Amino acid sequence: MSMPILVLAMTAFTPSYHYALVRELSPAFEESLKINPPSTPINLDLAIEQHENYMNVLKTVVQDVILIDADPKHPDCNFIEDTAIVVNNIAVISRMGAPERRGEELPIAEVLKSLGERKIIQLQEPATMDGGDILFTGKHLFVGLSKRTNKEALRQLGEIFDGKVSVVGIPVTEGLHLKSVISLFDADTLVVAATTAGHAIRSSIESAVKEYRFIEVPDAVASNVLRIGSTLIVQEGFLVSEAILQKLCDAESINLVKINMSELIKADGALTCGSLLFN
Ligand code: CIR
Repeated sequence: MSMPILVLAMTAFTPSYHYALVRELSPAFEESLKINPPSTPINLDLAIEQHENYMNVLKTVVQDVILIDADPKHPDCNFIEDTAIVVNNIAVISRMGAPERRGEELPIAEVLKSLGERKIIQLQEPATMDGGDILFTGKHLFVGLSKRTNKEALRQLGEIFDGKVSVVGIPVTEGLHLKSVISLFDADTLVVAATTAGHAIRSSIESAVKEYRFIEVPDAVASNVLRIGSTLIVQEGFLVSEAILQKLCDAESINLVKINMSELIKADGALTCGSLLFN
């Protein structure tokens, strides 16, 4: 009699997604929150064009791109990443760090409820969290402790993912979010800005866990990349960073796609912030 063979399949995390939720640009986008006033004002027509281009690129790499109407009362509503995180079939709805943005999450929670079986958990006051502070690598959920995301959010996330994912707090002392200076290339590789803020975050991660490879790029804006399947979407216009990312992609047969987001950057937008990606 033959013995049954037990095959234990370890499925490595691959950053590929079935769904992308995106949200139209608000007609009030020029009133969006900004850390610093931009040197030239936002060109709204160009911002709409760039945002549409971003959504069109997403359609080439994600099966279901779901467009949610803009909210004229919320100038920042296109930055949908901040409203929720979806990790391993659990959706956590943000209580956003900027009071002006609270309410953006409501229609997103409704759409998440309508899309299949998934646990939906609302973070509770006094927690505040923006999705831009959450970096999920498959093994770790890094939580940036920033002006927008607080220790109570870290505590609640620790409870929600207890026994499922390792939740690690990372201080963010400069800039808007954790992912303003670091993002995912693959389950073992993070792209990080070669800036004071980037180096501080890199050493916090390295002192907590040892297993990541870091690829440094000189431009903070360019450190926020969007990896989806075998495509890496990067910001156009940061030549040295782009060359580093191109080399990385070439070594791994990843297709690099550049997009120009100049007008979204003026509102502190990055590439990850324009979509909520999940399976
Ligand atoms: C804000 O200050 O909330 C927006 N103007 C920018 C949010 C960008 N979000 C992100 O990178 N996750």
